[in-house]
Amino acid sequence: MVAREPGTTPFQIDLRRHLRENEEDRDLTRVICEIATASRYVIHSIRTGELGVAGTSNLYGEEQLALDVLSDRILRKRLVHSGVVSSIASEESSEILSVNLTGKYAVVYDPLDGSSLVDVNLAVGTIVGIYRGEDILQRGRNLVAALYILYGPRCTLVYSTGNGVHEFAMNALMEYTLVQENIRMKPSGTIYSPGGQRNKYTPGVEKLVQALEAKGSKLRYSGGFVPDINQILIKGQGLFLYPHLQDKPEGKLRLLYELNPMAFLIEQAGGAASNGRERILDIDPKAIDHREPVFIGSKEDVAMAEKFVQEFG
Ligand code: AFP
Repeated sequence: MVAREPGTTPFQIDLRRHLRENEEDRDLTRVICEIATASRYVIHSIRTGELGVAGTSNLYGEEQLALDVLSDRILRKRLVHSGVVSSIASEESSEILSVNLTGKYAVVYDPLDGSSLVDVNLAVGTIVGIYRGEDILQRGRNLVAALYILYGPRCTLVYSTGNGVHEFAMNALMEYTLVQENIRMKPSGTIYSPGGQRNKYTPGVEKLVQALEAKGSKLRYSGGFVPDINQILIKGQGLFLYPHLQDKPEGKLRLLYELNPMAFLIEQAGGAASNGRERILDIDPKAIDHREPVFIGSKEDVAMAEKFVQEFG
């Protein structure tokens, strides 16, 4: 850790300097900074771009919006430009892209999660996971870094390389400067974020929600994974769940692009992430479209979720 001059204020610390102070690998720093650069183009597109349909669909049969495709293209271009990326897997593509066999890092990302919320002016985000080597189907516990960018009233970037979780905000020059570092989560929360249709909840999940309400937790749900997780992380407490449903035992969210990066960040902040039976980061990805139920946030709230799911299904 490089010592800071006395009196340095957070806003004087930009993303690249923070990574350098933490003596992060130069190539990893390059990947993270390229993603930060990509976000400048993405946010410009969100604020000014075409919101229409791209006329194509992704691996999940979901209609791709112009912004989905554009954001995917922007990220891919910057990652290829970095020169240190071996392979890329994007939620918007059904193929793993082999970029550079000598590249040090494999990158998985959801370029614009929640994109269907842009036309109603709700917050959306980019989610990224970074592995050493070229293998994309690695367990989340092998991540060397994870980050997300939240395009909301402010544009913020949250990252961890395994040395704590740190938040940055984009300034008028579109640079990311430090807001807070080493974010920590409380063991129990007072908010919960329940995805999926309530009438399709299993008995265990229904009992979990009743127990959360009974302890005074308030419902906070936007329909965007990134803002919903960001709220729990930055407030330092709460539980997000997109559970197994009666008609969808695997839930909805994707292990590679959504769950593993967020589980890495939340665990780095002292929280937990489970599919109701095992730690998200320990799950072996079966394919790039692997989905899992998720209970993620304050440790005691996740433990309560696991108790109800294992006892009542
Ligand atoms: P889209 O990317 O298709 O808008 O879906 C967003 C998302 O994958 C994730 O961001 C949300 O947590 C979840 O779906 C919301 O799903 P429901 O609309 O079923 O609540």
